[in-house]
Amino acid sequence: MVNIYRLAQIEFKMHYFIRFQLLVFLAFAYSCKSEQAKKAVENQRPNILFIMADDHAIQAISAYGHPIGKLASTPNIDRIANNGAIFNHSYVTNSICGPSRAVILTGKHSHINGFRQNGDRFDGSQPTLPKILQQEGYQTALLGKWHLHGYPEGFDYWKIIVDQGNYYNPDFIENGDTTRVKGYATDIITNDALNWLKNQRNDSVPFFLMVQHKAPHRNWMPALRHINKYDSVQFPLPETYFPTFIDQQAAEEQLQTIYKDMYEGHDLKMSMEYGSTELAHNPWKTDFDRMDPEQRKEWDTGYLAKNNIFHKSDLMGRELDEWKGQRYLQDYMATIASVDEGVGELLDYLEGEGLAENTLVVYTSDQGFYLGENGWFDKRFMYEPSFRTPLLMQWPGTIEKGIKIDAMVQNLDFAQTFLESAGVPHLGEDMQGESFLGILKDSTLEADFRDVIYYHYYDYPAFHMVKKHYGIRTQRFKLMHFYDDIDQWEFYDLEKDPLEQHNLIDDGQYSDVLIEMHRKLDSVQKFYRLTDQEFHNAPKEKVENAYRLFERLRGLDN
Ligand code: SGN
Ligand code: CA
Repeated sequence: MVNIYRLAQIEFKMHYFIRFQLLVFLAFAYSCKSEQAKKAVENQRPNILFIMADDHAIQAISAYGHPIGKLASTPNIDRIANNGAIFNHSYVTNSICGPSRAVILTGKHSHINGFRQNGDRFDGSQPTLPKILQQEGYQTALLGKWHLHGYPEGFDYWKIIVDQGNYYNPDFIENGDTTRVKGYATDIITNDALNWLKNQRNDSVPFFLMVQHKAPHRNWMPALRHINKYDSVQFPLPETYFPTFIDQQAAEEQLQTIYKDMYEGHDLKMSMEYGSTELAHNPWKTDFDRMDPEQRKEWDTGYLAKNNIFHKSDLMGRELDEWKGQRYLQDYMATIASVDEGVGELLDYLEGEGLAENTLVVYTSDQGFYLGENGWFDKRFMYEPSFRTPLLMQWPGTIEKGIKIDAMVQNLDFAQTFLESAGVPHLGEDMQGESFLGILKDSTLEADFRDVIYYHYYDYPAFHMVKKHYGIRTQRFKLMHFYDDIDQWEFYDLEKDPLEQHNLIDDGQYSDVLIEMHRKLDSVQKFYRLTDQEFHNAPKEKVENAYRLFERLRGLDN
């Protein structure tokens, strides 16, 4: 006889087994779905690829339309402008390497983040953009120049060059270990970025990748394949190449004039004499010590013929000064060629992998640079060529193609702009910038963006002897105060005098504007929480010693 009780029991078990299976299936289906949903949400958060060169002038990017950039085009960097936005008024807060990087990481002015001048130590314990993005689930990485001393924090992976680094066979620090890597710095950094994207990227979360080139920093050593790239190009030297400084004492007393302060060997790669490959005046170590014999041979061959032509031409006076400007621009632009190629490779990769649509790509520099304006190289001053910095951004679907932004943005705003792009609800709480994502989405909003920006430079006495100064800029005017060593105010009407050659501080016609500018300056300094402590004067002796040191380095002391 069939045991009904048993049958019932089996049926009961079967029933639960099926129900259990159903539940498992449903749970599985649900988890897949929520996994998908999670992925979908993650995928909406953009990746951020931040590419920053070191000392890349606006004049040297063809998308900005400057005659120099047009003669040595940067087609790949220009792609970003064509795919998205180019900023005409992007500025730094302190035109020098370490401080600029600290501002970008913290979204705070130098006096708040504590890194005022090169050589300071970055307080890595403070909140930073990469730390916040990492906490929000971003995979973060940094490759290339760091220059903040100490090791980077807030990055899942980092590999940095030592201090300023070298162009040829540079040393890299990875996880505390220093290794010499054979090759050319720009190419190595680009390849590291590509390798990270290909092999280390976690595709279930968005990434924040900082690619920070050493190029085109002094002493402008191009890749071997580019050494002769611009030999036959005559770049236009600025109309201010031989300046007359009136009421511009700090400009008068700087040491960054191409034809006075560059070292003929180290900077201009000039040779001792006809037929020689030995460098002329060269007070520093150069990368020659690091090159292997093949690299050195190719380098020497590349420079020998053009140095011989120079020796034969027997140039003197202004002609020699102009020749130096040409050599500088040819090397500087040739150094940028590999940066541009690297940008192209990264953009190609994003496009090839279908990542371009959901990646905010940023191209910028840690500050602008002089390409002969006022006869200068280097940066530091609040004058336009070094205060302004390139900024190009693409994010298809969010940023309209080919837009030009005139609002005054600063590197101070990057952190909050990226945080807002990443959908982080709190924009870095006590950060001091302002997200400009709104303008990128709707450029008609730019008229309402801020009307004044603040600048403060502290690195004195130091290389190039640019005196400490602070100032503000509005769309039309600029007010600056050099307060260390001297006490001189400068005031420019940028509409009438874009090259900042006429200091109008004593021009009665502007007295009302000046009152208003001083009022704005006071209120901006209060707003950014500046205290009297910021306005130190360097001891006179230190300044004099520094001048003596630089004279010695230029070989002028004998
Ligand atoms: C080096 C350069 C200087 C430059 C500083 C700061 N000299 O010292 O010309 O101003 O770096 O540059 S070099 O001959 O050694 O290259 S920064 O970009 O790091 O701020
Ligand atoms: Ca720099």
